[in-house]
Amino acid sequence: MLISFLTVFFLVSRGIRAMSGNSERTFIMIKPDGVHRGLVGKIVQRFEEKGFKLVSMKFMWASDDLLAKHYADLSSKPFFGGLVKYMSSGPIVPMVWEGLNVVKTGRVMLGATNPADSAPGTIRGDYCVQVGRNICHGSDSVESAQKEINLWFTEKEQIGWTPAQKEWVYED
Ligand code: IDP
Ligand code: MG
Repeated sequence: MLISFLTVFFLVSRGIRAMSGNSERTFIMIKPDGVHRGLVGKIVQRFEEKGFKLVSMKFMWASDDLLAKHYADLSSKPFFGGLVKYMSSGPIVPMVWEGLNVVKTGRVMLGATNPADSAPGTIRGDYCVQVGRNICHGSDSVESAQKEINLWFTEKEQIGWTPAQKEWVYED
């Protein structure tokens, strides 16, 4: 009884911690075109240089099943079949990044969904042209970030560590 109470408390407190303040987390993924075009380093570099903390990262080839789960909200869209085909056409780099407002700021760093509308200086604004080849993914809310992180990474794969630069990025 006590053990199950402590387990629930631990999981809930981890969930809350993962969703708030300096410990907010987002799911960022470099798509097959980003990998083929040799942009992995550049995209990772932007998040590192901003001051966000890398929590998880994999290099993998995703199954149609996993991608269909990831994009379940878009399953009724006419481009869904093409989207899954594109995303399963080559290896990808899923990641978890952590930091203050990282979900919203991550989306700003990525740029608008359609690269034609992405401002210069954003990842999509600088490196791609068409919506169906927009090289990267970023969670659109704290809730979807939590869902996506749990879909792509186990608890064990989410690494707890304190970057040496922490005091130089945050006031507290
Ligand atoms: P987001 O990636 O900026 O969150 P969503 O609307 O969630 O944008 O769409 C997911 C992905 O589906 C986009 O990043 C893009 O790869 C693809 N997509 C969205 N709209 C279209 C479209 O009109 N044609 C082809 N692919 C699209
Ligand atoms: Mg989206």
